[in-house]
Amino acid sequence: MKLTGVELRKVALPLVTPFRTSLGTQTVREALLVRVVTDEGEGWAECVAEDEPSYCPEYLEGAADVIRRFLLPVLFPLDLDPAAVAPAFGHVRAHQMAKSAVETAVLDAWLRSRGVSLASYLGAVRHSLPVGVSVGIAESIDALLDTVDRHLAAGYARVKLKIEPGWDLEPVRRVRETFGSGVMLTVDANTAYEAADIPHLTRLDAYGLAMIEQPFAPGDLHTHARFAARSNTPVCLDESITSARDAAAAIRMDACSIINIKPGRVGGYLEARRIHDVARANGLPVWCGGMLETGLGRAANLALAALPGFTLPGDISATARYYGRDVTAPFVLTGGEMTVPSGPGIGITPVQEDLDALTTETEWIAA
Ligand code: OSB
Ligand code: MG
Repeated sequence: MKLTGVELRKVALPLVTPFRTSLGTQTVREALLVRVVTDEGEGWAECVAEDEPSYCPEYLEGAADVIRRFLLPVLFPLDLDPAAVAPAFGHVRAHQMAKSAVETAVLDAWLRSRGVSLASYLGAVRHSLPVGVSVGIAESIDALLDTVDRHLAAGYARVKLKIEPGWDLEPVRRVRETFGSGVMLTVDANTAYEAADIPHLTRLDAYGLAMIEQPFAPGDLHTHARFAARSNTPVCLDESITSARDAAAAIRMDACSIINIKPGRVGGYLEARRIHDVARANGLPVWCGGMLETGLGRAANLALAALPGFTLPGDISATARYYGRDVTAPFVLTGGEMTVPSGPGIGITPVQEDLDALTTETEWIAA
């Protein structure tokens, strides 16, 4: 398979409600879409880098630059197959989100031309999945309780509350009291705490949480391990895990007992599957994280989350939780589950009219 050229498209999707985490507040999701054109057909993917480098060092404009100047030039001369992409990027350190987008678009084109779905290619064992929802830091506890109530009524199988110092024990206590012990409840701190907060965070043990996600800095596996040794609440890593090697090290250090796998953060779906394999071999559950994806990323994440080791509901909510209008047909929650796309490749393509309406910039890079 040979590349003819690549289209980079920036889109801007207004959020139905602002999304606040310990890192900041988002009202619009700007995303970078990648369309590869090959001699065997087209492929689509999404780069999940955000407009600012706050969740991780990558950001949208930087990712576009890396794709344009350092990733595509090495792919243009190659006879491509999906397994050849990541090794060809060995000369570029990090930039996992940029690499993931290009690899996934190539994978989509390659699978499409062979009539194979991403789900079956990756080794999916389920056709539909219970999923969770990530709930931002609210204006008030009452507003939070209303939001959680609405999501539970919609059928979400797990509720994750964003926390930060000053918004942790009390909101968690009130949600637990209001909705009862039957709700699978978790928290995500997005690195907002420090080692000195360990005694405070162990007080979360009173609320029967299924996990606490990434309390400390990305590079600080040591503090995560110290905390994990004292906490009855399982520790899950997100920002800390950027590769299968990171996952193996974190497991070895007992820094976590659950891993959130985001394909963008780890360089693609093939590396994501390797993390799944490492975790599974060590008896750790994994789940698929989210980055407020458009329908393109959501489709591919559903395929990954259908692998056997993804035993916890992922952050793969219905489109309507985030967007009134998306670049693809919306994903919906039916009977508390989301359907894994079964068509060739990622199983979905943009709706041209919606795509055009949401596009802010387009660039064509010829081979
Ligand atoms: O930490 O999991 C996170 C969104 C953007 C960046 C980081 C995170 C998140 C979420 C939302 O929690 C996940 C989603 O529903 O897409
Ligand atoms: Mg997280």
